[in-house]
Amino acid sequence: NRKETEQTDTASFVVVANRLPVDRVVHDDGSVDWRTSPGGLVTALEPVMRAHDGAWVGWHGAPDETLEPFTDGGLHLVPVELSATEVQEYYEGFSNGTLWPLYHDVVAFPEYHREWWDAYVAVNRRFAERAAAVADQDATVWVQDYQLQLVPQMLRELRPDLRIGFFLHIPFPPTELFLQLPWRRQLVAGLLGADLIGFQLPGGAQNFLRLVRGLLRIETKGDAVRLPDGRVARAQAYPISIDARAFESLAAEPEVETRAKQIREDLGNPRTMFLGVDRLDYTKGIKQRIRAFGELVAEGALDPEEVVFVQVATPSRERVEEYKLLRDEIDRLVGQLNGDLGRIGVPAITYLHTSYPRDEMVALYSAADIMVVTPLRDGMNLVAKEFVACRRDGEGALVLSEFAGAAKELKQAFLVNPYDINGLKSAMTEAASASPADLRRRMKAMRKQVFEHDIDHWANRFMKDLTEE
Ligand code: GDG
Repeated sequence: NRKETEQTDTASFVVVANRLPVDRVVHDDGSVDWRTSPGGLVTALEPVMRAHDGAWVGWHGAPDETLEPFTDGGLHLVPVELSATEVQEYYEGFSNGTLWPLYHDVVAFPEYHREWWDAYVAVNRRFAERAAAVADQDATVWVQDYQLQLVPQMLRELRPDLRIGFFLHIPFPPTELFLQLPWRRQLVAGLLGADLIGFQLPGGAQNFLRLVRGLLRIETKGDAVRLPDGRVARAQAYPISIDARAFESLAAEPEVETRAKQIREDLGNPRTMFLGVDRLDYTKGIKQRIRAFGELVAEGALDPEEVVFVQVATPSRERVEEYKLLRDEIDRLVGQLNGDLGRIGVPAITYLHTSYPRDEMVALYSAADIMVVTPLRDGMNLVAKEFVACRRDGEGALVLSEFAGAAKELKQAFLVNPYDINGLKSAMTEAASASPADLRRRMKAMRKQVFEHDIDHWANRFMKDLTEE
């Protein structure tokens, strides 16, 4: 149902996200290819995109470069250009230096700069204009995440015929924190341009509705906002998930099983392997968990001959100051710990600051005994769900922060407050000494939850609520 018009292709379903779902690969001979980027959002939306012959509007990842729309692997991609300054001010600045820490309980200090805001407005307008240009009459447009919160309103002004959805992947903060934002009214009004505003948790939707009432003095009833022009916008929770079956079948592949065994052998066949997997981000509680593990080993509660901790920290936002500082701190912490507790050939912590292909991640999930997910605040946390999906053997324990959205669903995990180092230590030892029967019972219940609420369930629920009204 895509129509060729004189100037451009249009589509009846449009996804708008900061990044396109593909990464450019430049081969040795200089030829250029696009590879589908791994990640939950792409897998989630790809089936919806295909079913509707949709288009995806997003930045292609290179500053100061303009690209024409193109098709890759059957996906219709519409690149949005960003200048190097805009990458600094809109992306690294306002998105990741202001909104990201503010929305994650201010675990780092949010910076407020007027020029960052100006860039955010300008870039959001460009995304809205591009979406307006590719959407068919009465099309459905689904805008993604915190980088584009002004797009719903801007798009509605350009194209009142559209049905507009928005989904926020990160937490929506308590009003007391949100009110710090010098541009707080503009952001709430921006989101209200959507017909349906989705959050990970009901608490996020409630925080938002409270602001609508308190800040904009607009009445709400249940999850509905009645706007002055008579239009109704809704705010609701849609906890995101993963393609659980895809993770399970990858874990079942012989090469992945062999690789999992190999990993344990390379680690010296420990009795207990702890694992952490995160983007290197200060919200993820990496320092807290390493400190807890270090203390347990130093005190003799865990025997360094028998346990190992593997921490994968995928490089992320490396040009943002706070992330550089964090990297140095973790380097130092791991170095200290291994200096104090490691032996020749046997570091207490194996720390990998790199990113791996999906099958290596799955081999790690399969090899581990105890997955440690301890964010200080996290919208959902897919890693926790991926670990569970990979455990066909029904074994393995999950230590999970109460402050991850996933804790609301994975109630049989060993739940912890990551700020409480002693509590974290008890949860880790409890998980390490739990009976196999107890662990199996917990894993069974968590697997049921993840398989019954997978990514299709998420996308279908949102699309149904957005389009059937
Ligand atoms: C945001 C919200 C919310 C990580 N390293 C590698 C790799 N990964 C993959 C994981 C997982 C994804 O990246 C990370 O997702 P998370 O949910 O854990 O965290 P964020 O990146 O912060 O995501 C979060 C999510 O959006 C979705 O709404 O859950 O709360 O913060 O899929 O497996 N994948 C590969 N190599 C790596 O080295 N292939």
